[in-house]
Amino acid sequence: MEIATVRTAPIAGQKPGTSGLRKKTRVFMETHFLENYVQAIFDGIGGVEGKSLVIGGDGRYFNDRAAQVILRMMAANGAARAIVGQGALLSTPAASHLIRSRGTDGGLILSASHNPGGEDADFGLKYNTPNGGPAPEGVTDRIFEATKTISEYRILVAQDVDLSAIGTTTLGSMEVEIVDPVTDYAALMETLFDFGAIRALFAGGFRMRFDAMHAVTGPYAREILEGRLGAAPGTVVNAQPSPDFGGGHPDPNPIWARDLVDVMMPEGAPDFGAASDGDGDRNMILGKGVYVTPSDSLALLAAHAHRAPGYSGGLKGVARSMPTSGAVDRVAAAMGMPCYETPTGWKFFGNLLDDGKVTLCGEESAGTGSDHVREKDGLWAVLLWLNILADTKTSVKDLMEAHWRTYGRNYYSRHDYEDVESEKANALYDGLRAALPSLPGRSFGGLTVSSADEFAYDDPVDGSRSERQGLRIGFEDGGRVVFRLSGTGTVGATLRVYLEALETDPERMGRDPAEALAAIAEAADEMAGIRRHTGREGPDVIT
Ligand code: G16
Repeated sequence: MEIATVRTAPIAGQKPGTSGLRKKTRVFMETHFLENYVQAIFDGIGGVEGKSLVIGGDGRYFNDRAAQVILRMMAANGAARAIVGQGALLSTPAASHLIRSRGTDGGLILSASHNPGGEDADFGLKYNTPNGGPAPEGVTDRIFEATKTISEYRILVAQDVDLSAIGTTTLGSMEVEIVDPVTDYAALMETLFDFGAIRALFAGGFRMRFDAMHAVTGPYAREILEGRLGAAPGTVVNAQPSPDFGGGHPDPNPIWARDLVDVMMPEGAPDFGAASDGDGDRNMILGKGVYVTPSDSLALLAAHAHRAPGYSGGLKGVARSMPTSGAVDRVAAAMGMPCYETPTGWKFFGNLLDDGKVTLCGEESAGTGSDHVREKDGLWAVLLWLNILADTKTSVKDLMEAHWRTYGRNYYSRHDYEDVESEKANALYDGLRAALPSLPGRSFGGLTVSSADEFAYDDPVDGSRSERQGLRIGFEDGGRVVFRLSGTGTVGATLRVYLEALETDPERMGRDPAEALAAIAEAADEMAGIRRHTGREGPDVIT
């Protein structure tokens, strides 16, 4: 088969963000855009000759076409083997597991995660390293450098590979193994959780609703929850992945998964509700009449993980991203285990997990995971919750209330200002950064600032330093506000404002979070001039 060497030139804007390269789908479809980036990945990792890679994505628009291009480019670049999810589908955690279990040289995941899909929406591509995790900054820097000097790419002139049937075929001299996307992942889950106990829970009449949001987790949730655990048929809704996620926004939070919240709040609601995102790595947890914030979920899971067989020996330590609330820190302190604070981005957990420093990690952005893979894992979090509910025979609401009484409650909320003009967002952010040294001792909205800094992270394993990772301001009463600009958006800038207030008085733990955080929200606006800079009266999304 003929290998074409195609002349090309660098394309601006191919810098990977928080999690790979995310752009408008139409941008990815422009001439040479995808091919340049794929070749830059190959060049950035020292070539793929003789190597094997896992390939799969969340099924969004262009997933199938992009997978075929990647396979032809792998073959032309001398790769030995591609392991591809049937139909080019793989959830992000399932891809991470395959990379690890099959010992490949990494993988390419086609996804823009929770961003909407479709020709006019978003697409993304990221490289995961042989440990199964997102490439760390050292690697993405090399990939970005390669995008700036590229002059040609190699691609096989060939027909599409039929990815619809499981089995092994060839493309040029490369082997292509097409695997069932669910089987290996489901088997891994069976090793971690007490499926018998969860089955008994469902057999006893426990009712659940899982919203797959028309995204990749549908087939996984159907097989595991309804198939292997005996949840009632229809427990998993919106289970069929579609290229535009049913026209929705596959982000499992109270705004975009409103339907699920509406089902879970009234009398007579199911006992447990959950949702996951486009590529299956995020999760949302609800009980009858209660929404559990991702930060609280991480803390609860850390406190109870030992109830699941995979974690019965206890946890080595925990980690959370900096903007995530300190709820898990309080559990770690009480249980005498280390707790690490990392920048936003799952890639920062990789070294801690590989080095055996932590077992569990999580982020405020609805991501929770453990050392079973090197990605956050939506369904895994749901199964750990189910295992805990089966073991404690307690409701979600009672579990959370007991948790707060034991450890205190970290009221928490994130305010997002989306699609802000970049100059305005930068003016706000840079202005606040410049003011940081002058903030301690000053009062805003009646709250006095006790600390103010820009977060930087020194990786305790490889010594690498990551600077400029968010502005954090602490108040004398234990509250905190963090400002960050998102690294996953595709248009303009998204300003994220993370609000947190600690409550240790049991009498005041049942408040409305918006009320408990009102003073901090006011202080945040006053110190950063959010309304003044953005011209917005309030956030677009509150989670
Ligand atoms: C990605 C990263 C997460 C991060 C999130 C939000 O999640 O993997 O670590 O917390 O983006 O990042 P940002 O605040 O920069 O938008 P996902 O689910 O999109 O892959």
